[in-house]
Amino acid sequence: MRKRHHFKTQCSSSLRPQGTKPSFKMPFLLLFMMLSACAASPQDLSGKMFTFPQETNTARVMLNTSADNLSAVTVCLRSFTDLSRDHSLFSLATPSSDNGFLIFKGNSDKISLYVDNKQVDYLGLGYELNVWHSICSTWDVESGLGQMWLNGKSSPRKFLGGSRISQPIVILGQEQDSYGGRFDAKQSFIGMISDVHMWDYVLSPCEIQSYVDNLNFTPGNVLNWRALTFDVIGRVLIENRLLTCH
Ligand SMILES: *[C@@H]1O[C@H](CO)[C@@H](O)[C@H](O)[C@H]1NC(C)=O
Ligand SMILES: *[C@@H]1O[C@H](CO)[C@@H](O)[C@H](O)[C@H]1NC(C)=O
Ligand SMILES: [Ca+2]
Repeated sequence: MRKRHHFKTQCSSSLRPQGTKPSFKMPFLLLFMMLSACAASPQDLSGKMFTFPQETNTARVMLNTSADNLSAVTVCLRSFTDLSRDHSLFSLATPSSDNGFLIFKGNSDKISLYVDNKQVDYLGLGYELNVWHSICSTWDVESGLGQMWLNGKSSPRKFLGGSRISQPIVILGQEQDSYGGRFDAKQSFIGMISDVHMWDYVLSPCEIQSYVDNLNFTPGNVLNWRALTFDVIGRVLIENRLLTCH
């Protein structure tokens, strides 16, 4: 376990303390091959979480997906925070739309979904601080409707419109205001995120409930927490997700 972790941190050049240059004892080609192997191999993050421990406009996790031309989306994740300010929970940008599919917590009691830069707000779902939440959002191009689920409780279905999602860049921890960039520390996420899955179809309410209850559910076919390819940039830790003591 420790070894794997050690290896992981080596994968992420940005985790190196600033100012310490890696010593190039190893032939460059070998180093390069190691780095690309790190980036390309999916990891099973079951029982783990990403910890975002401080406010920055840089720390983030980039999730690799080859999905293209999506006509529907479901994203589910679990999060834990004490932020009452704005923060991004899931930021997907496309070349034409920085808020291609964005789950965003506003500073009042609302959770917003953006698709293709259009926004709808869902009120009164009860987003408490300092507890784990299961958050799922769905949308499909045919109806243009989006829906938010918090801990199995659903919002109304609201109209967003939008068009098919192509060439997505998916980022946790920061909110994209351009394709892959322009982050704002005041919209960054501080806390923990786990169990991120994304499907290219709309999950049924029963499937969402299975996710919430962590029962047998079909893992995401676009992003799968049990086989995730990602890059960590800045201070984001992969930690064991400890269950609370009963
Ligand atoms: C992302 O996935 C593609 C194809 O699946 C691969 O070629 C690329 O190297 C991956 N990038 C990262 C950063 O993992
Ligand atoms: C996306 O998929 C639809 C339906 O299969 C197809 O008509 C369209 O040409 C595709 N667009 C691109 C850019 O591949
Ligand atoms: Ca944005």
